[in-house]
Amino acid sequence: MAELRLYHQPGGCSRVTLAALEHVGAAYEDRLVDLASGEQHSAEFLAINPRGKIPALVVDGELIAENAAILLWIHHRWPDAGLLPASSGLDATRQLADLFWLSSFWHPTVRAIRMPIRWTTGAPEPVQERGSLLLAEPLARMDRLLCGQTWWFGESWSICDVYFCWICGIAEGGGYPLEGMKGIVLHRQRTMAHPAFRQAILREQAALARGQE
Ligand SMILES: N[C@@H](CCC(=O)N[C@@H](CS)C(=O)NCC(=O)O)C(=O)O
Repeated sequence: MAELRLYHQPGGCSRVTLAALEHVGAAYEDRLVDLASGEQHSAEFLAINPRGKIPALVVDGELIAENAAILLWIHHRWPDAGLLPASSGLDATRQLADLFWLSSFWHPTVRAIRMPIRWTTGAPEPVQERGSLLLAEPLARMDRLLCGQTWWFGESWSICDVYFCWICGIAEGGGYPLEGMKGIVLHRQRTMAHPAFRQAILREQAALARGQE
């Protein structure tokens, strides 16, 4: 059995990775990285992930960076756990397209709303405005879709639900109004009630409590 260690920050996008590890029932250690104090730039953490980002999963001493890559590694390691719905051929490829869409479009764009300072040396407002504009249409489309189906991929839960739920939480934290989007509101409630999400939150809380000892 491989030794796994996840570097994460409670509330960060590493919550998606945590939920994946919990969902498949992996045994893993976790270590906090305090982004607020800049720990991701410390020599100690850069020796683990030279990109200075969480999540970072270390598997038998080898680094896997990037949420989507980590999620795929977990999915391939536990293929029957249902991190993505059972599929083959083009359907399987489309699932990957959605996962990459979440990590390459939604994730950085929502950061323009919630942490605009990452994207400009000037005033944050125009960046937030642009982020909101870019997300408005895809959010409305996802809302319509989720009014008619339970999960991102229809009737099967997947890790894309957790990723999307996390993104919506960040958008809301940045002031994007989601309360009128019934499909998204109910999807977030369902996702947050799912055992994988709840376990991830418990794991984050335990890590924080450890850090305060
Ligand atoms: N493309 C990366 C992005 C990861 C990312 O941006 N992580 C944030 C936390 S949500 C981070 O480590 N931020 C610290 C920093 O950029 O200094 C992924 O999908 O894993």
